[in-house]
Amino acid sequence: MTQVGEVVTAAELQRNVEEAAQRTPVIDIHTHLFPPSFGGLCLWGIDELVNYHYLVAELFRSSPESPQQFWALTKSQQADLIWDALFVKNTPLSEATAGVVAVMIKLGLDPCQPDLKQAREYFASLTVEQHIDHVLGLANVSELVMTSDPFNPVERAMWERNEPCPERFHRALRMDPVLNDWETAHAVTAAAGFKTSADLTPQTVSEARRFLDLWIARTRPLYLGVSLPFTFTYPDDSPRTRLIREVVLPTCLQYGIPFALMIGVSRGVNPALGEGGNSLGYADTASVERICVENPGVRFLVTMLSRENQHALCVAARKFSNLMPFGCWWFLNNPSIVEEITAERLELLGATVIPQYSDARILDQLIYKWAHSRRTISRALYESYSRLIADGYPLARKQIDRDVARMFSGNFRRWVGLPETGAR
Ligand code: FIX
Ligand code: ZN
Repeated sequence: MTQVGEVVTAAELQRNVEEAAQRTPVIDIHTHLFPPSFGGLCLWGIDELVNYHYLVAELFRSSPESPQQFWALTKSQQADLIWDALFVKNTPLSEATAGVVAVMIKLGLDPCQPDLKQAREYFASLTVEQHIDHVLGLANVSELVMTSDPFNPVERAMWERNEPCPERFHRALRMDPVLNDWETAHAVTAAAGFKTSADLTPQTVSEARRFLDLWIARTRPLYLGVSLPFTFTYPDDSPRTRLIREVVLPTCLQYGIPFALMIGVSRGVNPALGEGGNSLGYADTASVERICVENPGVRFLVTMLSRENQHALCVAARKFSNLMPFGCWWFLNNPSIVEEITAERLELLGATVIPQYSDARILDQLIYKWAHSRRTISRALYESYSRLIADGYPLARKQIDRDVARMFSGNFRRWVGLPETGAR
C-alpha cells in the first residue's frame, strides 16, 4: 500500500488528531452574537456569562428564590445569586457552569472566588473592541454567522442605521415570525410599507418576497434560517407550508442560498423561566426527507434538537446530497452527546458534515464552547481513525488535517458559496 505523505502510527494518532482539532480555525455557523458596532446587542463579560439562560434555568434547582423574585432583581444581583448558588455552594459540574469556569481560567481569572468582584474588575478594565480579538483568537474562530431577525425592532433599527458589520460577522436571516406566526409578522411587514395581509393572496406572497429582497440586500445573508417546533410536519395544510413553498424556497433558489431548518423546540413549557423555559420534542425526520426530495435545487442545513432524531437525520443525509446536518444544538451541546452524535455521523457520513456550532449568545462563551467541542470531536475522530489503522490502513497526517479543515470550515464554505479562504 503506497500512501502519499507521512503515515501516522497508532501511538502518534491521539496527539495528531488533538493537535489538528486545536489548530484548525473554525467558521461558527450559528451564533446569536453581534459585533461591537451593534451596541447593547453585543453581549460580553461576567455578568452576561453568568446570566446565560441555561444557568438561569439551573439556578432554581439549587436556590429557594422563585422566578418572580429572580426577575425583580438587577442583572448584577441576578449574577450574584447564580454565582453563589451554582459556583460557590455547588460544584460547577453541568456543561453550562463548567463552561463559565473554563472561560474564567482561560482569561486568567479565579473561578473559586466567593463573589464576582475580581471578574468584574477585569472586564471593567477592557473595552469590547480590545477584547473581541482576544476571544476569537482563544477560540480559534476565524468567522462566525450572526442571527439577524428583521422582526426584532432593536436589530431592525441597527440595520436601518447601516451600522457597520465586520466581514467576519456573516449574517443568517431568520424567518421565524414569517413561518411560525404569520398573523403577527404580516402586520410588521405591512407597517414597513409592504402590501401584506393575513390571507396569503398572490399580492401578499409577492410582497412578502419583496420584503425578503430588501433584507437580503441589506444583510447579505449566507442562508435563511428558521427554528421550528417539534410538531413541524411538511407538507401540511397550514400557512407555514405555503409560505415555505411560495416565499422562502423560491427566494433561496433565486439567490442561491441554503435554507436552514432548526427543528425540535417545545416553546414555553415553563414561561416563568423566560428564554430558559423552552424544552424539546421528538420531531418528524420524514418531513425533512420530503422537503429535500421536493426541492433538489435547494441546499438544506438541518439541525434537530432531540437526541433521538439524530440517527434518522444521518440516514436522511445519506439519501439526499442537498441535506447537510449541522451541529449539536442546545440541549445536545454536552460532551457525552456531542461525542455520540459525531461518532454516528462519521460512521454514516464520513467527513461530509458540519459537526458543530456554538449557538453562543455572549462573546466569551466562544472560548469554552469551542474548547469543549474540539476536545470532544477529536475523541470521536480518534476512534474512527483508530479502527482504520487497526485494520491496517496507512493513515497520512495530511488526511487528518484535510478532514478536520473540511468539517470545521470547508463544508460550510462550499455549502454557502464562500471563497475557500477568508471572509467574503
Ligand atoms: O432558535 C435558536 O436559534 C435557539 O438556538 C435559541 O432560541 C436558544 O435560546 C438558544 O440560544 C439555545 O442555545
Ligand atoms: Zn440559536
